[in-house]
Amino acid sequence: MKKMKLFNSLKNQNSQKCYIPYIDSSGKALKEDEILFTNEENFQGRQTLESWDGNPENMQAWNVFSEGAELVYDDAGNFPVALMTDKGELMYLKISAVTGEVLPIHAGCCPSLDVIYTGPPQAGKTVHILQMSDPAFHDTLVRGTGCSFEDDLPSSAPARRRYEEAGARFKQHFLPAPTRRGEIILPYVYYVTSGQGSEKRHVLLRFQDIDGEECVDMPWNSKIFPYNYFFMTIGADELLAGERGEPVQYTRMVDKFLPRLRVLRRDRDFEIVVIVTKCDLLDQNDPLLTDAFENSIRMEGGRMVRTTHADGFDFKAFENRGECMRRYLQSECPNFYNKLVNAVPGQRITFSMIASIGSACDGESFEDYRPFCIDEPVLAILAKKGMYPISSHSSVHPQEERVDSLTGSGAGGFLKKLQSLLEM
Ligand SMILES: Nc1nc2c(ncn2[C@@H]2O[C@H](COP(=O)(O)OP(=O)(O)OP(=O)(O)O)[C@@H](O)[C@H]2O)c(=O)[nH]1
Ligand SMILES: [Mg+2]
Repeated sequence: MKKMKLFNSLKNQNSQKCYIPYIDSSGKALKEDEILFTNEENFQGRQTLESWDGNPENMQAWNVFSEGAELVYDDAGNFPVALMTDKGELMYLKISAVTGEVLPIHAGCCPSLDVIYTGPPQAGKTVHILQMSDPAFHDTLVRGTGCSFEDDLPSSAPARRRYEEAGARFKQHFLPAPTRRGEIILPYVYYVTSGQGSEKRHVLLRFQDIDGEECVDMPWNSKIFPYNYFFMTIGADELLAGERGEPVQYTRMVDKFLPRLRVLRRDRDFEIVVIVTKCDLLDQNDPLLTDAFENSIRMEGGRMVRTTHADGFDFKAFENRGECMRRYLQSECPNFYNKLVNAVPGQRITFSMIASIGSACDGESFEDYRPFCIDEPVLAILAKKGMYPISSHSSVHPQEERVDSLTGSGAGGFLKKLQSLLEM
């Protein structure tokens, strides 16, 4: 009884926070008072929902230090998801005080895995990102695991609508149009939950697309650099063209990318996942790739199911495939490969292969849909963070990078842990 009283009194001390800095699209790590809280009524007539274009100071917005604000937590803990004003008004939209952009519901509540696709035009970035944001694909990933993916952007913004439509058309076998230079593309942000009971853990997973033009003609202030995962996509068609001595764009992209990475990311707190796309174009009998073509997914009556990672992520299988691709790149485009490994420490680079469509595309559409290993890049980063089960077949367990804050060590997370102890 006494224990529960103590728990309840701590629960009411809403001032306990353990804010996890959220990095907005400009690359700025926001301070907790730079996350403003408002609601849709306060927005009306002023802006489009993806970005507030007025002066944030004139907006009726609160922050966690505003007097009289009651902080509303959910199971992620660490930072509130909403505020209740002293007049009983609920402020449930988070806005960056720096850029005015609308932030995910769980900004500041849990760590964020920020992925940006980096690759020349026509490298298959948009097609893969559309697949990553398909609800049916989320079913494929989580079936039999207890994990969940929840859309964490609070608004349905016009800038997103183009992608929603492209996603629907993709399901009817139409290809997305090339991404326009400088186009504003809202990221897809998911609130991923994994584990059971007091072991439940949360992370934000953010996918950002970008146009290939910007990648080959990269400015020093490119928005690419704040991210912590670079999905470096290279089309197999370009690799083969390079082997024939034809001009290719991926070498231009890497020549722009590496010098900026060295200067702008001296923290080296990032990972590069080299994703060779359109792998259906590669020779399956190439001796360097003989073990690489066992597909990790299968289509069963229109539904995609996991095969290699059916019982949890199999790092051994993933690393074997990656090793084949690494050797292939080392042999076929040695200068690209050497540049990359000379600039980036080995443990920060992973090699993978996908084919989003897996068959020849005809202008604007495709006939056969035979996706290959499209689940692996995302599952690899989630599993490495302890956010996805690892297969018992996997003899290789990477060094776990679990961080305590994933369970929430602030008000919500701390209280969750305390409650489970008291219930023992
Ligand atoms: N053969 C084959 N072609 C593919 C596959 N995936 C994508 N493609 C082709 O690659 C083209 C480009 O794909 P996108 O996803 O639009 O490429 P992107 O990297 O977003 O290009 P930009 O928007 O111009 O930067 C598609 O239109 C298809 O023709 C695949 O699995 N196999
Ligand atoms: Mg694109």
